[in-house]
Amino acid sequence: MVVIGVLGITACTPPKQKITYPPTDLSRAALIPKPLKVVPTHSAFGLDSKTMIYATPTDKGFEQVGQFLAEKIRSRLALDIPVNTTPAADIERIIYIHQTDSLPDDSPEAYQLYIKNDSILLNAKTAAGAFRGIQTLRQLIPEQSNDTLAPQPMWLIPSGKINDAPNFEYRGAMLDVARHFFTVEEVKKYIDILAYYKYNTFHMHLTDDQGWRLEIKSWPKLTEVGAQTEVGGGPGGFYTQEEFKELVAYAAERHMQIIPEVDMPGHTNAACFSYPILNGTGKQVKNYTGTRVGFSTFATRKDTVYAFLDDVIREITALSPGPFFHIGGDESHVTKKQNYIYFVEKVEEIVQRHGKRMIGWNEIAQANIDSSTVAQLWNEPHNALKAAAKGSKVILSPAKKAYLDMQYDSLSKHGLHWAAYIPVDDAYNWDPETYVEGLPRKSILGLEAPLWSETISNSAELEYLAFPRAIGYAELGWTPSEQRDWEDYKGRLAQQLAYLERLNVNFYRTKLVDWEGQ
Ligand code: TNX
Repeated sequence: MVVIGVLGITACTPPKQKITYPPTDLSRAALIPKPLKVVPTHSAFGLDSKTMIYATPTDKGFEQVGQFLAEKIRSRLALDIPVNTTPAADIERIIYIHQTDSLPDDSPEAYQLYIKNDSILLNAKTAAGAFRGIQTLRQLIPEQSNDTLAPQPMWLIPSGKINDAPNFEYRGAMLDVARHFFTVEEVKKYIDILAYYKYNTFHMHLTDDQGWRLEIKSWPKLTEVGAQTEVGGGPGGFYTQEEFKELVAYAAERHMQIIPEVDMPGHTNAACFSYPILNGTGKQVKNYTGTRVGFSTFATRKDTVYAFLDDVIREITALSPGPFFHIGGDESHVTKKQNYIYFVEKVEEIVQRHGKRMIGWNEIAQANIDSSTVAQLWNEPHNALKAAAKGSKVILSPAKKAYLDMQYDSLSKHGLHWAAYIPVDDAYNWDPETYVEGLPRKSILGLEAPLWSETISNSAELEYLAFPRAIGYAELGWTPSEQRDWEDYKGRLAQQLAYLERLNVNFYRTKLVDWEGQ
């Protein structure tokens, strides 16, 4: 039994009081995304050295989720919590991560948390659901241990019940590693933060005019030649297949899929520079380090191009276990319309032959795409509607609302503004379900926030554009619109400060949020 002593409210009041409510009130916890249902019971679970984790041992995935939680507790609180070991004599409290098929929500990512004085029960159908629940738990652990009567440090987790499930099954973020290259470590850091906010998809824009970033063993010049450039003339770079697998595994540990994108038939200058036979413009190919778009194309009527793509898609799909392969398909301004359509249909066949579902930017809806193919809306609502009419699902990434590379305002240090300036409140205050008039809810697979990298080349710059907006998109993807409210959200966002600082995230300190007064 945890005996709560002083409730953590500091005796000598700092200039601005930080905690204005008891840390035992679960309904006031700064959870993002906001869970579906929270019922507080106004007591607390005391996380301390006498706690153990027990995860359904018959499901390896559940045990791994338990290990993940233990590792995060170890690195953050310096507490060593055993997982699935025979309880030591002094164990007093348990976190039970439990597989069960009986949950009120159908989603595989649904979970329930019952937090009591001496136990936390996390129910989930799948390890993915358990993982999402673990993120909620991590967000409930206070920054500081509380002042209790216990002899050892104790972190009080407010008690109560949480019932939660995502609104959309697809909640993604995209990183363009082609315009500027990002190292494996930089990508991992981004993935780790996204996982904390319950993203389940990381889309990698692996190729573009300025660089080809993934080793393809059957076409080695793609990286020997095509990876050595980036915007502004920097050194570029690429992932070996081993490194890419490492990223896939790192994401999988966080129950996130990686979606690889090879952008084509436009945006292919780096590939055509590596192998001029692929080029369909009839002009000599030079390498490209600028930021213009729409000047390159594959030769869509050449068999060699499809033989090449069969190799590329075979090698990449062998590295990525997820169900999707993204073919880009945007801004192919120098590809004739009938050739573009012919190309998309041929490539869809190749993707399907390799056992994957195709995704493409909204332009692909001009072709006769299969209903299993997914269209990603970025600029043309009419093409999203066209795709939906063909039975396809749509991912919403409207540039005016969801592009992480848009500047916050005219003073933003990085970013572009061709679609809009997107301040943090505008990024949050829209509804993906009604954004495209006439698009049925059942056609919406989910939401994705793309981060194009013309103006950024390292983690600090990436984080400046991504955060805090990506945290808001996490809530737009998870929490139904009736439960979203900017005023309430911005208070919870302010309380992400400690986490963001602990991870050394170079987020943009928008004045719309009272970071210090939280
Ligand atoms: C449009 S969005 C593009 C990208 C650019 C981006 C910059 C899309 C499918 N194509 O090639 O990087 O704008 O915001």
